[in-house]
Amino acid sequence: MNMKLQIAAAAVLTSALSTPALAQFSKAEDAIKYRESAMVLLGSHFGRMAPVAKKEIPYDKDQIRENVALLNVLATLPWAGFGPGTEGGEARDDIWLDPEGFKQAQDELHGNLKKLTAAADAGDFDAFRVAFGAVGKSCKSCHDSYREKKK
Ligand code: ASC
Repeated sequence: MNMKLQIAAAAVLTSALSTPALAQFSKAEDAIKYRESAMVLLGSHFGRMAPVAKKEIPYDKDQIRENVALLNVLATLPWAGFGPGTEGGEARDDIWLDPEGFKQAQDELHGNLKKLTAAADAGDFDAFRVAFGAVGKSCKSCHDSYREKKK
C-alpha cells in the first residue's frame, strides 16, 4: 500500500472509531447540560401555548405559528445530548438499554409536531387544540418512561 493510501485508510478508521456524541461534547456533563437546556426551552415554548389551548387567552395565528416554528427547531436538539457514555442527570438508563423505544418516542413527538405545524400554518384553532394535546401526551409519555421520577 502506498503512503497516501495508508494515511487515507488510517483517517477513515479513526473517524469510524470516534463516537459522534463525544465529538460534540468534551465531557458527559456538557452533554447533560446541553440536553437539559434544550428541554427547558422546549418546555417553555410548548407551555406558553397552554393558556391559548385552554381558551384563557385569544388565539393569535401569527404568534402561534412563530412559536410552533421555533418548537420544530428546538425539538431536534435534545437527542444529540443522549450519546453513548452520557448516562446521568434525570435520564433513566432505559434510554441506553432500549434505544429503539427511545427513538420511537422521539418519532411520535415529531409526528405530532407535524400535525401541530399544519394546524398552526392553517390558523385552524380546533386542529391546533387537538394537536397541542397530542404533543403534550408525547412529552408526558416519554418522560414517564425515560425520565427519573422526581423524589
Ligand atoms: C410542558 C412540559 C412538559 C409537558 C407535559 C405535558 O409544558 O414542560 O413536560 O408540557 O407536562 O403533559
